[in-house]
Amino acid sequence: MLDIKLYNSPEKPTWCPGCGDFGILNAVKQALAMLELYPHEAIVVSGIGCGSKLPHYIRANGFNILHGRALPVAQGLKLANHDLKVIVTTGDGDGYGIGMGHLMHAMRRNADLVHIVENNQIYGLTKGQYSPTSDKGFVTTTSPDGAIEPAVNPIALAIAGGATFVARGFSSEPKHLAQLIARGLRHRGYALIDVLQPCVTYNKVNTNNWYRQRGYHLEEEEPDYDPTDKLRAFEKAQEWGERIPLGVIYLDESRPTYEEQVPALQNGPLVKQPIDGTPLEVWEAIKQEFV
Ligand SMILES: Cc1ncc(C[n+]2csc(CCOP(=O)(O)OP(=O)(O)O)c2C)c(N)n1
Ligand code: SF4
Ligand SMILES: [Mg+2]
Repeated sequence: MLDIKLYNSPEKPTWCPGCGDFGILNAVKQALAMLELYPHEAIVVSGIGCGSKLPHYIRANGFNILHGRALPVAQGLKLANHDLKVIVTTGDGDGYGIGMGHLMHAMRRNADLVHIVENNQIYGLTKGQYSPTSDKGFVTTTSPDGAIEPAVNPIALAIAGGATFVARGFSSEPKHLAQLIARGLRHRGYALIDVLQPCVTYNKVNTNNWYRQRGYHLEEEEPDYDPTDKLRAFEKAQEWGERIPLGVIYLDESRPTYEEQVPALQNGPLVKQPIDGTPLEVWEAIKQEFV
């Protein structure tokens, strides 16, 4: 286990006091420490949103891209250097709204990355519009009469879409969440971890207590639960409302990752291979011109 302080960034989070993003940040650091991954061995990629500021607050490689576009960048990074551990952190709007198309394709490819969705059921950064995971009837500035459409069910969507590790965590349980993230990082393939997190400023319905009262640990309450049973997992994914399962809901260790099937990657990461016979030093010099 490495010292968690290794991942401390000089940047101080601008999140509201009590925001669930603090717990998620802490859990990501704990997971890296647990797996003894040094800052240069991991990259955190995000889009735009409160939760998407996370790469700024952790000492590791980072990439903060346009709203909804974290997954294409993350997959590109993984293809360029599949030795890197790639963690994507997006909000529910970023990941399940504007980024939904990318999500579906990343999952069916079984790209080897961990996608943490900071799911506060609202657009936090833009001051409280309803999001794809806002429950039906949820009143916000953009849904003054209550959200009309039913919420996206990320767990069911991920199972159906081809994700091979599907889990749910809670930002107020960072130790448990860190275990999930570490398991996701060890898993070969696409790991979706949906994280319940309060937005204390704009979501006054799905509060910390709301999540705490409903969340239960699947492994403790149902020790016989088998996450490799796809139909059972799909059934479990429907649970929302009074009872919300936490933990690994679906697992498929049989599928190869996308990267494992790309012939060009068989000889090691692309970043370490000469291009068209040109030595790497020449490319390095060209790269330096643009840095
Ligand atoms: C193309 C584009 N459309 C819209 C926006 C405005 N915008 C920025 S963040 C955001 C939603 C943030 O919600 P979420 O992803 O749930 O993150 P949170 O702030 O809740 O963590 C929106 C609509 C933008 N930056 N770019
Ligand atoms: S607005 Fe909500 S999501 Fe954004 S920092 Fe504040 S509490 Fe967190
Ligand atoms: Mg959100």
